Amino acid sequence: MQHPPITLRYFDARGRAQFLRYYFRARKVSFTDERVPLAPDFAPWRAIRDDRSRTGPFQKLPVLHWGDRPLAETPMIAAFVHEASGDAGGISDDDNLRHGMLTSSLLLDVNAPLAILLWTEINFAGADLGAVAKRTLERLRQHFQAIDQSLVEWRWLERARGRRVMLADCLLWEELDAARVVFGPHLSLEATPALAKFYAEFAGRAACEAVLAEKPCQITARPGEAEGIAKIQQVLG
Ligand SMILES: N[C@@H](CCC(=O)N[C@@H](CS)C(=O)NCC(=O)O)C(=O)O
Repeated sequence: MQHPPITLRYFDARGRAQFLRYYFRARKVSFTDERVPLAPDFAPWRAIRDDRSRTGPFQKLPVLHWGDRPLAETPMIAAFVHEASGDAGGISDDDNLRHGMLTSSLLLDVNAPLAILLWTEINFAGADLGAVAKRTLERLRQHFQAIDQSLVEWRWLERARGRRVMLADCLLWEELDAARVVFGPHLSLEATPALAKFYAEFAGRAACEAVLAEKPCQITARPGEAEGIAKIQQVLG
């Protein structure tokens, strides 16, 4: 892939950017993985937040610099990279729509609820963590069933075997793995065989695992996330 210098700026967390790191690794695209260190007082973030050349028009991350073009908003970054990489041109119109729908759903209906759950104790003092965790898990199970059915209807796994790794694949693997980390034994993929197969056999899996192994990090920037996850699993019984 021909491309100008690329910098991906995000926190030293998986969050909204990990799938982009996986994608660049799987597709052997060189990029600068610029990570803002986590700190309980968010000092490293506060030090750059007002520098809009680094934090973009809404002063949030991720920001992707594609040559001298700064891009913000995860769905927009994904759509841009999907086009600029030539991936969009290599699949049918229907598969492009599916790629967009899957990306949107994984960001809004999996990534966001997991982040909200992980931040619950800090952002919503006094909230019933058990109730939030149970409802998030219940809705995630339902949603995984629907995605599973759609992947079968779209013949996603068969088609994925005949093409290069794309962004939605990396995002799907990341969200399955993040859900596994958050819910541990409370979430099984047995009821969703297409998802289980994808998670185990994804062609980009080695690249994803290499990124995770080289730079282990939390899912969110929440201070004490590991303890928070242990508590979530405990309240789920
Ligand atoms: N709509 C944006 C949301 C970006 C966002 O909320 N980023 C968080 C980290 S995941 C952030 O920068 N938080 C710092 C802050 O709000 O000060 C997207 O989808 O990219």
